[in-house]
Order: sequence, then structure tokens, then C-alpha cells
Amino acid sequence: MAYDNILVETNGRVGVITLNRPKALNALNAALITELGAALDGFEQDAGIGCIVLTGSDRAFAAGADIKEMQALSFPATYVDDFITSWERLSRCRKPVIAAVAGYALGGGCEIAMMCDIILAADNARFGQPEIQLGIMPGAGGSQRLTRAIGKAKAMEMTLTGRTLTAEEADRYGLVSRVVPLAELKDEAMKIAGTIAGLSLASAMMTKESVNRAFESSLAEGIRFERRLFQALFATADQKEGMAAFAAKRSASFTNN
Ligand code: CO8
Repeated sequence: MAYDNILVETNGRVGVITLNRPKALNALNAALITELGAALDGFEQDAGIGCIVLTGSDRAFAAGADIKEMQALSFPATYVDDFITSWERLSRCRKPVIAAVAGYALGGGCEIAMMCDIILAADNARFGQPEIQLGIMPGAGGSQRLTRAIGKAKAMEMTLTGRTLTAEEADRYGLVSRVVPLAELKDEAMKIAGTIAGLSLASAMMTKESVNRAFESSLAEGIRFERRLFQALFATADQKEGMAAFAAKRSASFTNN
């Protein structure tokens, strides 16, 4: 597939998707979302890819859904087409995804970052859910994922007023894993992604699935789920290799078997 709104490349076992609508601050339109879904499909089907990095430009990760495209939408059209549901493809990605966020991550941009597994923020990153200022509200999980990430009080203030967070606040509130200088963002994201991609794919995917289960289940159910996956990993060659390598004081070489 040819891409007009994103750039797609690979670097070893890391797949990189760069949102690329610079004139619109990477506003998310339907075409971009379709392309993002296709790129994710490609990386998920590619056994050579172990981790995905999603990023934007230095000025904007994404300044939200494309307001100009949404402006004329009617309720029947959004309902019948189930507007936004298909945009959640990213949240169904089974391989680990790192959002490398610089500049604006607003509205749908913040929501897309929150669909990723790790958010690494540049020091100029700004996170917000300003939909209320447009007479709407978060529509791609913002009211849910933000609340789980930073708690009710802070999520309420952000979603009810549209106030944006600095990178430092987002770090302090637990929305992002770390803040790095802008100039180091992409390298640092690639370093983390390279580390994950060099590990056993099955154990990375099961770890992601198990952490995400914490948001969907009771503690007892989540722990049972974790235990089953943990036990299943003893059926893999990678478990034998990882533990043999430790015992032999050498580094492990995983084959994803
Ligand atoms: N949609 C469409 N175009 C946009 C958007 C957007 N969200 N954001 C910026 N642009 C365009 C501007 O219209 C402008 O285009 P032009 O040059 O043709 O006028 C260009 O990008 C540059 O923007 P500005 O001139 O405004 O740049 P500034 O540096 O002055 O301001 C801001 C930057 C503060 C980011 C400002 O552009 C802004 O407030 N943008 C809108 C932010 C916003 O409200 N986002 C939420 C949108 S609603 C939403 O996301 C609903 C989510 C639904 C689910 C989505 C699932 C993924």
C-alpha cells in the first residue's frame, strides 16, 4: 500500500510509523487512520518485527482528529458508520507499541498515544483533551484511559476544561513513562524498542496482554490469567534459551520459538 499521510519504515526488528501531515499538525483524518491500520496489519503479520514505534514531528505528535473533516458530520452519519470505532485498531495491536511524543498530543492525538503501551515524551510534549472546547467530548477512549492513567481528579479537570499538561506534569501524573530532551526522543524510543524487539516475542506479547488485563478484570482473575500465561511460557524454546544463557553466563539468543 502506498502511504500519503504516514511514513513507514523498519530498522532491524523495529517497525516505525511516523504520522506525516505536517501542514495540519498531523490531524487524524480518515485516510490517515486507514493507512495507520494497514501499517499495523503489516507489522503484526511480519514475524521479523518485534516492536513498533509510533511518532510524529517535533512540533506535533497529532493535534487531534481532523476538525475540518468532522465539522459537517451529523449524528445519524456518525451512528450508522460507527464513527471512531474503527480508529481503535491501534488498541488491538498485539505487539508492543511505543509512542514517541513531541509537541502536541491533543484530543485524538492524546488518545492514540494512550492506546500505545509506553509513552515516551520529549520535553516539549503537550497532552490534552480539549474536545470540550469544540462542543464535543473525548471519543476514542480519552475519558476512560486518561482516568485510569492519572485518576479522576486530574482527568476531570483536563476533560472538563481542556487544560493541557506539560511533559513534566504528564511525567509526574504517571501518563508517560519518561521525559527526554527533544533531540534525544527518537534515539531513545528506538533504543527501548530495540531492547524489546531483541527479547522473546511470545513473552513480550504475553506480558503486554497480561498488563492490559489488569484494566479489564478483578485482581484474582488477573492473577489467574497471568499465571496461565507464565506457565505457558515454559513450553517455549526461548524460555530454555533464556535460562540456559543465564546459567552459562552468556547473553541469550532468542529464536521466537
Ligand atoms: N484538525 C484540523 N486541522 C488542524 C487541527 C485539527 N485538530 N489542528 C491543527 N490544524 C491545522 C490548523 O487548522 C492549521 O491549518 P491552516 O494553516 O490551514 O490554517 C495548521 O494545522 C496549523 O495550526 P495552527 O495555525 O492552529 O497552529 P498553532 O501553533 O497556532 O496552534 C494548536 C496549534 C494549539 C494545536 C491548534 O492548532 C489547535 O488548537 N488545534 C486543535 C486542537 C484540538 O482541538 N484537538 C482536538 C480535536 S477533536 C478530537 O480530537 C476528537 C477525538 C475523536 C477521536 C479521535 C480518534 C483518534
